[in-house]
Amino acid sequence: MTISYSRWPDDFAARYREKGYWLDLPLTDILTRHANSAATALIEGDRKYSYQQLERASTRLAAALQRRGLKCGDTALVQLGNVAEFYIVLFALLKLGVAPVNALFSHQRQELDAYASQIEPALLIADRQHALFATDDYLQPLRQRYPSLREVVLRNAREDDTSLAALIDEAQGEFVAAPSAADEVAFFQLSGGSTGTPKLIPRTHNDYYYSIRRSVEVCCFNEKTRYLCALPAAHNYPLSSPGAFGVFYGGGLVVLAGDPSANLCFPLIEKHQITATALVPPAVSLWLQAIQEWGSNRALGSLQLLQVGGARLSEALAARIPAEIGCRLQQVFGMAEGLVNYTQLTDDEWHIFSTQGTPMSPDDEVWVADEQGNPLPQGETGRLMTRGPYTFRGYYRSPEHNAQAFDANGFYCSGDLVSITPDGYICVQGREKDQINRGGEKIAAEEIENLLLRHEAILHVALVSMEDSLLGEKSCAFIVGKRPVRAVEIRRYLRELGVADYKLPDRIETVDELPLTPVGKVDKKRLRQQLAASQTN
Ligand code: AMP
Ligand code: DBH
Repeated sequence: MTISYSRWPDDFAARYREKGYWLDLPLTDILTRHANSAATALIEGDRKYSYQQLERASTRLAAALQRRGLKCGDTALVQLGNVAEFYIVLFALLKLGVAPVNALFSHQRQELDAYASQIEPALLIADRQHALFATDDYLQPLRQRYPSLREVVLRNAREDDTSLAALIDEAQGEFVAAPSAADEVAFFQLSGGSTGTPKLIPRTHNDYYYSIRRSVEVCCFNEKTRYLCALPAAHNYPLSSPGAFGVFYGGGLVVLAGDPSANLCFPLIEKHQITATALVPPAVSLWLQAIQEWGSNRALGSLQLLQVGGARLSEALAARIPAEIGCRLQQVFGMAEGLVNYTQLTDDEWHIFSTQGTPMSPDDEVWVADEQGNPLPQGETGRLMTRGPYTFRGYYRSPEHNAQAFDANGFYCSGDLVSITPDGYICVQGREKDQINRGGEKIAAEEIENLLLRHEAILHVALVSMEDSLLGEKSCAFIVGKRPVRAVEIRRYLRELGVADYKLPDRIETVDELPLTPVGKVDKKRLRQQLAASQTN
């Protein structure tokens, strides 16, 4: 059984193989190539795993799941935070050929339901520590709603649960790893999205492994790399750019942090002599503030490289990083859909502070289109269009959306507005997609608008971004009500529907009507201008 997905055309696949991008190796190779190494691969709190231990733990779990009937072609819904089990589970599932969606720990019922209904999982792996799984209130109906769901495995399990820890410890019988074929779906990445339902991105072994190996090369990760993973481990950026997978590939060390706060991260950096980490811009601001308050960056002495990406980094903030943190900055402009751009470690200050880098693969095809989809002259700002050896060819089971998101030649339109310098560096100038980028956490406006429209008192609604000095953007809901509705009521309503906290509107404005464009669409540009004007008043 294989999972159907939009494949690359044969001539492209042949070229990517010929050039050595696609090696026809499974992602499990990232770990098995170090299977006998006693070097430390992973530290979480006081737990420590060598490569050998990580390899064996994931094999034991794979064997235990196989004995329970999980098999190649099945899918799994996984929700684990920044804990060692996240990687053990991911490698175990890859060894079995089971393709997971790794939901973020901040996700709630709405998000999990949306993923489950798309992949029809045979397996759920979650944590009793998450509010959703603290009781069986969500689990029980979930089992009923998804007859495909055969196994539920829980971290921090209770007596009657199938315990993740117990499965990882289960004595191993015969197990021969049988990952899915390298040009099949290895797992699903999450899209920040701009539509009503969160979209899933099928990633194959071949394309993802290439993006990891190429990232490792660009970022010079190796066995000496000591990487702090402080962003959500499931996110594409700390997983693959080069992220934890890149570190494992290179034989280095991953240290997990529960969040990117300075309070938590600075002591970990000092204790484990961290050399590299990845942040989003708001976390950088908080780190700089902490250094000022504590009057020293001494704890960060080992740090050589700070990657910043996920959202726009201002030049002013960028310039403070080498000066105040005392390490090199690398900007990362990437997307779970594929394309990743990096500034080079050897670039001059202007390129590192003021651009979002260059596409990492020589075979990334990137160009800038106008609104009609025609190429724009060099240097002009327009839509980013891309295809390449690790950029997907279609969202999972979304033919209608794919028809809009791709052009006839298979170029993906990311919804970002960019310009490209004469020497090939991309500068992100803005965004066309209907999305709010809340400090790297993406909110699809339509998803929240649709939920709000189900509220009995709401007639019309528009969710737009507003400027925020720390997060870059926050969200504001403009609401036309059938009766007066209070902000607390709206937030409580969304929370009860089971929406992740970061998607709740930061501000709510009730208005008599929404401004419309000449064609009759809600004029979000005007709403954003109104907000900006009210913020400066
Ligand atoms: P996602 O679809 O959730 O993977 O988010 C990818 C999107 O994040 C990109 O299309 C950009 O809009 C945004 N993004 C990522 N990195 C950067 C960056 N360095 N600067 C500006 N925007 C970024
Ligand atoms: O924002 C992103 O999705 C992102 C940012 C940097 C990403 O997916 C990546 C690097 O790989």
